[in-house]
Amino acid sequence: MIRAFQQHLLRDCRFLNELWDFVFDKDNVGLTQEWNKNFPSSFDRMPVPACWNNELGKYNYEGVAWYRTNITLEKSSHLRILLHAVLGHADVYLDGVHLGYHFGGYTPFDFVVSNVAEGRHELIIRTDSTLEHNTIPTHVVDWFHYGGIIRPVEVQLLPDVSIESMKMTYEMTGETSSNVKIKVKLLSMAKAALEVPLALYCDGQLFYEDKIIVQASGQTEVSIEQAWDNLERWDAENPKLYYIRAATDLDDRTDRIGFRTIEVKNKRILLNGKELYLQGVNRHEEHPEWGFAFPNKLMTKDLDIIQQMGCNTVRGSHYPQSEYWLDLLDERGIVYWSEIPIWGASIPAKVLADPIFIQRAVTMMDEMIERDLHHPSILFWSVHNEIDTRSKEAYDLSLELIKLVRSKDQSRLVVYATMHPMYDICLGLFDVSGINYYGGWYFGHVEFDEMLNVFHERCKEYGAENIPVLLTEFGGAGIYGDSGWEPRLFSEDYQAELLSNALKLFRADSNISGTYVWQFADTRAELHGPQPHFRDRARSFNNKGIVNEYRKPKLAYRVVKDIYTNNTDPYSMGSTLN
Ligand code: ADA
Repeated sequence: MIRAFQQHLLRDCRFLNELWDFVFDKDNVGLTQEWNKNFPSSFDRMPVPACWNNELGKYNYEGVAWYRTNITLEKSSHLRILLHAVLGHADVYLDGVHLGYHFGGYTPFDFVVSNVAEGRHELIIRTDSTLEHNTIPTHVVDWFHYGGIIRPVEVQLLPDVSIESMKMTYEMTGETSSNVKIKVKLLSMAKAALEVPLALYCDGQLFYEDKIIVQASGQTEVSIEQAWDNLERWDAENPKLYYIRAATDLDDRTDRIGFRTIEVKNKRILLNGKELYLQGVNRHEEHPEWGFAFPNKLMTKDLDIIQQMGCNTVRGSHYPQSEYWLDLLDERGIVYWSEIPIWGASIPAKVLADPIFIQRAVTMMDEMIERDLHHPSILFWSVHNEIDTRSKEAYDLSLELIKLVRSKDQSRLVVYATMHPMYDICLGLFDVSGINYYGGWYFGHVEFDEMLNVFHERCKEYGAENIPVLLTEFGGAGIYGDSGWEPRLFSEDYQAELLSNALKLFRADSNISGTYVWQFADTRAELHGPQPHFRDRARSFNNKGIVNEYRKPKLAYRVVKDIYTNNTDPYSMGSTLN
């Protein structure tokens, strides 16, 4: 299931979760137009969704691969072919016709094809996982270069008029009242204009109905604005969600929203007007057996472990994570930081000004907001991680991405994570600053307290003294099972001591509004590429997880849990934590 609830009661949705024909195309030879004859006779079979690198003998492959399957229709139908996530470049062909191209990795894209004849049809997807200097992420990135179709491929059978999208926004007008705006887009594939009944429900209660004249072959938008009262707000204690359903006579779509406000004031983040101190971890959606094709069941367990250690927030490092995961966060009242995969530690500043790179960034940001706009758990849209924010190129890219985010959503905070807290020139551009700093781990760093003194002073120079500050990354590696009487580098003891000292320091600093430990679980690192990076990653993993890759706790997990669950009030002004 893509979502934790059923999105369509009427629409016929079919998931192509099965073994697809599969072949690597190492030399990028391609297939000719005579599809059936030319798809190689010796092909493999590959599960979808999956990362091919998790299958035997395919660990190291980065490049082009072809997938093929069939769609069988009992009658002629309009199809939406919805690819929930394909890593890198994707070209989609139906019966040999190129439907289109997409670059990305973590957000859905789709193609609508009208009047597809009854019978068997061939769906072919070319993927290319190659990372380069101007892909996002680039070829130097501290996670494994997985490839493949990592989330389901869905075929939806659409009626002549279907519900293309439903967008809900609101503004709280009082404690329990809100001005709600809903935009429904109807898509017609009919040859003539049609009259269609449209009804909207909130938790099963009808609140709008009308008959809409839908233009032939195109989109018709319906906008509704209403004042709602007696609403319960979404927060950690009562993560109240409202199910909104749009339905015509033949099609429907359900989504959920939660009502809440977010503001920043005097260095504090306010959720529903109350100060929020954030206690979190960074989570990659990755597992050694599934790669990025992370199963729903394990998401529940990840979140159980994260909640058990006293977290009220998660940073989705470093890319849009599954919709199912976001649904779980919504249901449990956990606050979320969502970001696109600009992982910039090693990106030369000039690449930040490359038009292809910028276009990719803009598209990714746009797609992430389109997909996730309704999740109340998302408080932060993060535009980049660790780019060279000492440079003009980073400054300009920041402005461009901030502008885009604000044009799409004014209800959330626009954020970033800097690795140059003492030299950053983007201070003051964002609603919240995130600092990534590896004091006590990487060689050459000054101590945390010295870095923070310089950073707080610089914030004043940049007029950013009232902007909330989060420690978005800090930590060190601890190899699971390696403990002893002395805190050696890479031991569980060293990692636990480092995190304990850092957390105590940050929680005593009233200028800091929260912490995200790097990281939740150990993750695979990339070592095999043409230019091997991160050679210090023992076991070929980033070992800074406080649980290992199989989610077994290290000493650091218990230490962080102790701090997060026992130290109730990290700064004297209080927090919304119990
Ligand atoms: C960076 C980066 C993380 C990870 C971390 C580390 O801060 O954002 O993805 O690579 O460093 O372990 O060094």
